[in-house]
Amino acid sequence: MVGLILALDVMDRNRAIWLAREVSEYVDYLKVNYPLVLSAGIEIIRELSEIKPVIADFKIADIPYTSSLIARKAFENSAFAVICHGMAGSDTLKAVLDVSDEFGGEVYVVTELSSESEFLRKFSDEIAMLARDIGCHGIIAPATRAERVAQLRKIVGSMKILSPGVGAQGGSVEETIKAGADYIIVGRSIYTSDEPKAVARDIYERIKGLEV
Ligand code: O7M
Repeated sequence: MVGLILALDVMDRNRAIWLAREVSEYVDYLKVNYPLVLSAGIEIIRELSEIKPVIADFKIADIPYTSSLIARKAFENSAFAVICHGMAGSDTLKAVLDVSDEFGGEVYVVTELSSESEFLRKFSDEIAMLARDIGCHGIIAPATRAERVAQLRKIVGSMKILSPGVGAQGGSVEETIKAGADYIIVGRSIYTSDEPKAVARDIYERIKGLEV
């Protein structure tokens, strides 16, 4: 299964809802990050969940207790999954996993960022091993470096790989899927377009065309 995730980094509730509806037939999940939640409130997760399952991208990276509170807030508002920074370590990931289990949710772990990420890159293989060994559901791997997606795929086996960095950040849909990503995360290429639906359809068709 390969698919598309819309990164809804817009600052306006109505625009977010409109965009989600507009592209819903081409996306598997909606990813909500701080720009939207800080603008529209946490309830936006619940509202968007009625359109498609929502991944709460809070990049949780705190001590276990605080991290579990953040995760709980996301799941209580109907999030399907939360994203955690693997650099926070095993105790934090376990605390977030425990909360996700209560809700039947999923946890995805950032290995290294699609940007420079010069510090995380030194440990991203180890972060992926940790995410795998403690039972997280997926990892985030950079579409800006397809060779890293391929290497991380070898480490995580059949876990989900979600890859941001296509389009605005220069990554390629085709190279990222061929390297082993399951889902491509796309934001600006879709939501800044005059025709978000057409762009989403195009990316969706390219992804599906590569499905093995
Ligand atoms: O397509 P863009 O560049 O407009 O948006 C990419 C989205 O993916 C945006 O929401 C970023 O916060 C997110 N992202 C990255 O761009 N790079 C990363 O390494 C990790 C993420 C991410 O989603 O982490 C969970």
